[in-house]
Amino acid sequence: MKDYEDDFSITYQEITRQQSGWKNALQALKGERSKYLEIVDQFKGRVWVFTGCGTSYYLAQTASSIFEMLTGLPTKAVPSSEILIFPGLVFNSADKYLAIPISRSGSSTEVVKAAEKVKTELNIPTLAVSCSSDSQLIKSSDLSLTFPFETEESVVMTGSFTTMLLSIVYLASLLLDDGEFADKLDELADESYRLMKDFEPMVETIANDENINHFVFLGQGPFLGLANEAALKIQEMSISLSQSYHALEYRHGPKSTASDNTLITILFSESGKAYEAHLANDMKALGAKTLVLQGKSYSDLSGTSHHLVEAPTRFGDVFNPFMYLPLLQLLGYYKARSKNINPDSPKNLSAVVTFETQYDGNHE
Ligand code: F1P
Repeated sequence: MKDYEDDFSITYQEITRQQSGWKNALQALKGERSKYLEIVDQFKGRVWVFTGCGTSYYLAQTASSIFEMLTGLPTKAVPSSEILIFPGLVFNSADKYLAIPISRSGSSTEVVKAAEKVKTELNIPTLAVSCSSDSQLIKSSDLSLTFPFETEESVVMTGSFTTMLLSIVYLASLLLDDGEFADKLDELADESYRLMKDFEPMVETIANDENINHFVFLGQGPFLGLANEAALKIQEMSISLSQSYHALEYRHGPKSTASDNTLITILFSESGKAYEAHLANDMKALGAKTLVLQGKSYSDLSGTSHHLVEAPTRFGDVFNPFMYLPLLQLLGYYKARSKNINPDSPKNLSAVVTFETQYDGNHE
């Protein structure tokens, strides 16, 4: 059995250290509890618009679902490019908004320009979330949600996704006043790390299956953003074909491309487990390989899924994204290794995407 600890890939180290980073971030956020309580109190009568680019957009999708599930406040998630190009489709004149631009670097062109636009042209307050507390985005925003974070060297975002998500879940928890919820928040890091270590060998075995070269990720509610992110991780790290959909949408056409080279991963929700168990059964009948991630007691899937990850039941739809994602990141990492691709420097990608917004027609 390979001794994982000796893996020098920065991406591997950033994936496997993320849970300890959550503990530091949570402690710092608790230290500023009154500041953040004031923010949620001040803006709880507004529509919270989460926005970002790439991984940070999929984080915005997951965060808006979880924030609305926890607080009951209206939210939406949009790519920052939509705010730049079709702001009227994001903001109407009737509602009052708070914009939450999310960015690991705080420098991606679209999110920085979108934050400026909503603040200066649309007069909408901005609460920026970033791992870079001295970034342009943080400096140009009205408010910020920042925390200590060990800078990620890898081009691909891993721990930054989960730690920024954790900070937004913490913000929502301030409107709950629920001791049991606060306990789960404290237990999350150790439980997620344990699950990651327990199922890492299985994930590596799946990744080493040379027959699998097509990846499909399926999820509903907060798990759609996670499915989108898992598909991006497989693309970015292993340069493999991957897609993501609302779970039950997969039957309505996309399943036509499934084959015995396909791994269909279903991110089970507590809310949709009956539908998702049925879907897992149908997908196996297609001849595809299936990987299910679920809460322990959700459904008896023995024989229904080729591979099964079972997270502690008590965490549910709000916390299971933190249980599932590190393993999905490792799937991308090990697929890259199995294809002798260096996951630390993905093809055609840079850690920060910036570009000139004024196009003068001159081609290099
Ligand atoms: C967003 C992002 C990443 C992607 C790559 C380029 O960055 O698109 O999602 O993996 O690193 O940048 P950020 O705005 O969150 O810094």
